[in-house]
Amino acid sequence: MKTACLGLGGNIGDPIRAMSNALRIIADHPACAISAVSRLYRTPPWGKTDQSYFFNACVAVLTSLEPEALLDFCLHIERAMKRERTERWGPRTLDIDILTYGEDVLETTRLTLPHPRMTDRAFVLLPLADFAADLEIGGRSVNAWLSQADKAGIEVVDNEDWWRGERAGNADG
Ligand code: A4P
Ligand code: MG
Repeated sequence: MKTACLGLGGNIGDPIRAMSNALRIIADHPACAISAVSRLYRTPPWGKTDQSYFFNACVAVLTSLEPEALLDFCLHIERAMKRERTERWGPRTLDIDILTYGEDVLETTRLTLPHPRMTDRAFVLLPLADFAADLEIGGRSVNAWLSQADKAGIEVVDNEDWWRGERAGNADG
């Protein structure tokens, strides 16, 4: 069993609902157990800035799935949430990135671990620091990376139970 950290985000449709559903699907998988969930954040769009605000969160999953099987599971969940893949860094209903998988360093055609862009992105580092501030990525802690990241405009909008509530299941949540 390894602990994998996942980053979730979305900015079209009902991203909080899509992210909540994703966590429930993960929790229901026989080879996965959720061990930590971050607070919920509202974040300005990064990369391509002429699009809506995102919601972002991170989750730690204790899993016996191998990295590529975990990626397949994440892609399956994204498809289940009817993600539309259009442009790079563009709008999406739900994006699930594997940030880390234990301490594994991996580069295959399908999967790079740790996620190559995570250390620049406050929308990943802030939620990750909620439960893994001391986790080392490329020789530095999440908190150390965070101290250099641009956190402007990022707000906490809910506590770590955001995905359990009734609100999360409502279309207008
Ligand atoms: N892939 C390789 N490594 C990984 C990994 N560690 N985790 C491959 C997940 N996937 C990985 O992914 C394309 C392929 O990358 C996957 O099929 C897998 O084989 P994608 O998510 O469709 O890629 P993308 O979205 O086109 O590009 P990129 O750079 O991965 O985008 P991101 O990182 O997903 O960023 N602003 C805010 N505020 N919040 C956001 O959540 N998200 C994005 C998208 C842009 N701006 C944002 C946010
Ligand atoms: Mg991605």
